[in-house]
Amino acid sequence: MRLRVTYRKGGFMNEKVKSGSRNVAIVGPYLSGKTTLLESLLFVTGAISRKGNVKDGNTVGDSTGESRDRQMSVEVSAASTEFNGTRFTFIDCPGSVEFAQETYNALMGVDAAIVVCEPIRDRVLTLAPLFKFLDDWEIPHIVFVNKMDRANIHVLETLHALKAVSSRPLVAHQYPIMNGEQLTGFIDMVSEQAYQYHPGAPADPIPFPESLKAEEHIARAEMLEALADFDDHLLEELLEDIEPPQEEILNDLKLELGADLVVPVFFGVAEQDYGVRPLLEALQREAPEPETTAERRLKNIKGNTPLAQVLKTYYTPQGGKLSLVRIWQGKLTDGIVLNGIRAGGIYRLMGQQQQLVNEVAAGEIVAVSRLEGIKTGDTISTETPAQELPKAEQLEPVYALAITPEKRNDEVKLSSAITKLLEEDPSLAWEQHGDTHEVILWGQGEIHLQVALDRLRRKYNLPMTTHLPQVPYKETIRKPVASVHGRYKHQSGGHGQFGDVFLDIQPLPRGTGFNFNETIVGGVVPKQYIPGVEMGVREFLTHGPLGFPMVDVAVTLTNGSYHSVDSSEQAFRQAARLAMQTGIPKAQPTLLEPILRVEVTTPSEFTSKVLQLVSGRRGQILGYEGRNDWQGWDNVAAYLPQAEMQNFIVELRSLTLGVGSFHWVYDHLQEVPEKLAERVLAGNGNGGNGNGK
Ligand SMILES: Nc1nc2c(ncn2[C@@H]2O[C@H](COP(=O)(O)OP(=O)(O)O)[C@@H](O)[C@H]2O)c(=O)[nH]1
Ligand SMILES: [Mg+2]
Repeated sequence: MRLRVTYRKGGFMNEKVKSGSRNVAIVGPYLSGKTTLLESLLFVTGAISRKGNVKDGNTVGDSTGESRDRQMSVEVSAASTEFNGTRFTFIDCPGSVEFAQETYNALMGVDAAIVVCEPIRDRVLTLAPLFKFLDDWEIPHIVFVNKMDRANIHVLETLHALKAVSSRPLVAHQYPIMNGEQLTGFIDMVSEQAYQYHPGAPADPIPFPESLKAEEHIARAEMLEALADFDDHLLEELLEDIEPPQEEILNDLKLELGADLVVPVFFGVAEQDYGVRPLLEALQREAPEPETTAERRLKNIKGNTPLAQVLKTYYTPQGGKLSLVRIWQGKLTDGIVLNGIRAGGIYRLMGQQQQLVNEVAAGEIVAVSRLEGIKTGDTISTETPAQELPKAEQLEPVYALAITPEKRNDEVKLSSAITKLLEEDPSLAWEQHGDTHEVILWGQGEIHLQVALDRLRRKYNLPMTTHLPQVPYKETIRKPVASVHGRYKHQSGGHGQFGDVFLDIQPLPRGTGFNFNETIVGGVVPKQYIPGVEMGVREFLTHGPLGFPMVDVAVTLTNGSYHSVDSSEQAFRQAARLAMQTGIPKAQPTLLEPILRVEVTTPSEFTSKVLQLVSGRRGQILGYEGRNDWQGWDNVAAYLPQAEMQNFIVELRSLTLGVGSFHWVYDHLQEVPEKLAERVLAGNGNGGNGNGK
């Protein structure tokens, strides 16, 4: 028997939901057409009656000012619709690597993901980190090869490029029928029925195009073999040349997709709604039900206690807080108390539009208002404390800017606004630097920080100016100086002030810090004044002769004298400062710079370029090797001066098709080469090519 898959046209908004729900993330590289696909999915299912487009800024997906300004999604947006009696909630995710955290957080709450990509080899390569994330978390996903109206490489070549970056086997669920570079129809690989697309209407069955027989055959055999790897019964049939029943193939597709064992591939043109109905049919039929996902994700948690996880936090322009949550267990009702906080309304979303609902059961993704203090990634429950569900790893910051409010008295408002930004986006971070006193905003790249600054201006009326953060240089000395004399003597009116010390100053090994000793004999400096001496020395060291804090210095108080009436702790403090002022310049002060230990991850084909990049930035390569957990990728370990790191991520991405990334930790201080030190001290930049650009 041949299964006839037919596609109905039109809207299902009013049809009663009969067969549960599916939560599906739309992910993939920037510009692949995710927001356009969402628009098409909503149009085809009747949730919207007119399609918007990204250029006009009227799509459901890119609804915020920050997205519209850039014609790119900078945060996730959710939209619910119904298709053939199933409620679908789609989450349109940003594609840019700088907003990957948004995508990762959202993926924690879905039953499946559609990976949208273009039929272009280099763009397919950029899918590797996303595939890795999906497979690490075993999130079922299918690939939708979009823009098949401009496919100038062969279908099999596209499949080949995809296979090279996926650790799971790919199975072509459809075979596209092309007319030149334009998709005109498809062959359903389960039924081997061919269909022809029509603008604005569902596809029609057509006779099998004989010209495609050979290549379709190869792709279908590969699909069946991949499925048979996890199904012995199917394997036997293939070995015995028995045509497996379609139900069996469909069943395997569902089971193996659900367990993230295979990745089905579809083709389409989101702009023309081609391929969108077959995609919906397949999701309805083959994507795991929410209960199945819940069983997989909750593992040991059982029962009916309401339990949900926050996938995204929004502070709306009106100032209200909305938390996008996946309900894993129980139901959410109006006025429910979660983690001790009474929730406001519960809403289904359509981009920025909200539809109030009284009660929503497990398996859906909805927005809950006024969960004050709850952050993205948090688990929320009526039972406190809730058992924490695993959350997506937090991306480390790789790019920084120092920020200052345009208006001075906005400084107080800044910290509460930044706290809200961080609740929305865990891949941002900020610090007030101890040495430089700058407020530093950290994030994933230039655009990421610009978006954060836009939000500060738009939502919180906090316009900021920015500059490159200063490098927290330090200084030390190279040479010991013995018996430096400092005498403080002051006679004014009543009783005067008198302190008198001799100090030995010595360099210490890197990383030792500061040592203070005394070798006073015979009480020439009385015990009670010695803390004053140490205080004076420490004060001096906060700001050395080159203008930076001093480290790795030992100071010993060896001798001195006092006056029985005029001496005081204060006077000895001043005397010590004077001695330091005289002694330190004689001890060859030198500039130290912070060195970071950096670990770069890159596809192996770019490793040599990465090594050049590191060396070109005064880096010291410690080694590089293939990654065990990621075939075809290398790790490069190196020491790099912090002064060279400002736009390291920008260069790294441009060398690696955008997929290279790095981790860093502060490692040690190191002397700045003399030539460079001269430039730093003359104020010509921060001492490296990292900051001048
Ligand atoms: N030719 C063609 N262009 C498309 C298609 N889908 C989307 N686009 C265009 O590709 C660009 C990026 O689309 P968008 O949906 O914003 O991509 P996103 O970054 O993945 O959300 C826009 O200019 C779309 O009009 C398609 O199927 N064919
Ligand atoms: Mg988009």
